[in-house]
Amino acid sequence: MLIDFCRFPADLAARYRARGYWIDEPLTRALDESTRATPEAIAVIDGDRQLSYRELSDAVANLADRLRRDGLGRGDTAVVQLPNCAEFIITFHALLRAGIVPVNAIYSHRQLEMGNYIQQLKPALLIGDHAHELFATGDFLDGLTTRGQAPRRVILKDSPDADTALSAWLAGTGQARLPADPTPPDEVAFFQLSGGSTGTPKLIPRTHNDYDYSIRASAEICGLDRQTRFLCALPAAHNFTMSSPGILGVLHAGGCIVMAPSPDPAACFRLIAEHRVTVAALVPSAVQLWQRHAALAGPPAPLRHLLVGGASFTPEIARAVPDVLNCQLQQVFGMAEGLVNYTRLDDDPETVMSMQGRPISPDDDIRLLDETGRPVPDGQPGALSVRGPYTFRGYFKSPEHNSQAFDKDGFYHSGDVVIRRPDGYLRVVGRIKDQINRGGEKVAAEEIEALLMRHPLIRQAALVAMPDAMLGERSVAVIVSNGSVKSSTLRRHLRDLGLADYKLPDRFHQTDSLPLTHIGKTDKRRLREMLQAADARQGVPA
Ligand code: OOB
Repeated sequence: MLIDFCRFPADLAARYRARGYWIDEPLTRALDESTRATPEAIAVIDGDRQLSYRELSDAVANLADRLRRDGLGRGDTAVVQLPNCAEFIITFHALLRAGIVPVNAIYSHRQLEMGNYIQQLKPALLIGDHAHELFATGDFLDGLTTRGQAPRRVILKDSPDADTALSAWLAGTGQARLPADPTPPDEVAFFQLSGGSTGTPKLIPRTHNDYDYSIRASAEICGLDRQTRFLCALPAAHNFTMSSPGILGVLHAGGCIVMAPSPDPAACFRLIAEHRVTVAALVPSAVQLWQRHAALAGPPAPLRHLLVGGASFTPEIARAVPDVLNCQLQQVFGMAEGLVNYTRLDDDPETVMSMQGRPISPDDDIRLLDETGRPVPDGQPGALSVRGPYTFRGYFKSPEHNSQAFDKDGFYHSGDVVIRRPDGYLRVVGRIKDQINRGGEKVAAEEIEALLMRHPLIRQAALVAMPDAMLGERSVAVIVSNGSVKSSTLRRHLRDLGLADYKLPDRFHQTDSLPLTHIGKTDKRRLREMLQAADARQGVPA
């Protein structure tokens, strides 16, 4: 009863073991080891609550036991949607301990995204938050029941009903604890979410072995230790926040995680001061908000170290980090599919400000290719493809898409255009995937275009990225319609379909026809140029 997924080939798996990357431990190893080493150290701070490693591990074992006595375990999957809170960490580890394979949805996801994960995984378990619009009324769950998709068990944080309340499930059974029963180390531990460039979001199987390696290596590269106090301000479910070095890296190092509901600077600066936070991780758009706030309020003391990644980060804004935020910058260029690059703590300042880092592992095998698939020399832009000890081998149940996304040697095409320096450092200079990177949140153009086309008046739709001073990019939906359609109508149309708010186009632009490439696809480069020209004519600032 194991989950079917694209495995690493045996020769590479043997190499990764021989080189000590894969150590055949469950992904709960980091928490288990730190609990043994320093049981009374504080592991998580969430509002007024502080959990020691012992308390955190007890809550994990309690929940895992309750789930297993409820008949859940190996072979089952779960869809989880929780905000940044201690329960996120407890639930994740409890599911791993019970051998249940979760996907952690982003908290801003709505019916469409959640419905999609449920459709793909057919989970036995759904864990959500009663305060989320999806679970505040019974409509979403009723809809699942009507469609025959209702998970066998639903548990909700802060549910008023004792049967479904997560707090009750965390209380323990009073019976002797069952031993841990995680899935085997080279099987799927959990699913990560792809930023996506296709119509439906894809799930990324991550094994215990591959993910645990990325965590151990990341914690070391980022210099985490027991004194680390990490601010978790980006969505906890994101790969950056979970593992680069993130929540799991901090647990591995025996440090402390301070939960923040969002990257809002005023609230974060308060938490940093109150809990003596030393390390934080942000996307570039949030760095700008922090810099503005710091210009008025002073730097976020005692923060020493800031990781920045997820979207393109200009050297100008990067250069202001040490002065304005009074901390050391470390750049991160990663992806939920695997590969993560970091600048190193002892790199020269120019490298840290202008490069997005070099790979974690000497066995991260990177090829940069031109349009014809031939390797480009160092210093020239090329499309990134990668194979390595923690880069996945295929999206869940997506053979057709996988045949495009991977080459015959198993290298994954990330869709990023990068320049490599002779010393292996990478700079991200562009993108060939059809995606908008809106302040680190990824929007697949194809998904939004297909949803827009479901409106009866829309004949054609194209979503393109336009530059934005704050977000880096914002999305513009260019539409060809039968008669004029108001932006508000289209926005409502997308919301009614259950789309997450961050995926709503920032702007709509109506036109008579879309420019086409010679093979008849929408020419998005031309479209962007046309939008820029139209904006310039109307005096709209870029
Ligand atoms: C991280 O993961 P995802 O899966 O949300 O997005 C991956 C994509 C990359 O392929 C690239 O297009 C973009 O996000 N990206 C960057 C970047 N870091 C990610 N583009 C430019 N500069 C950067 N520093 O975003 C992610 C996962 C782990 C760690 C950090 C980020």
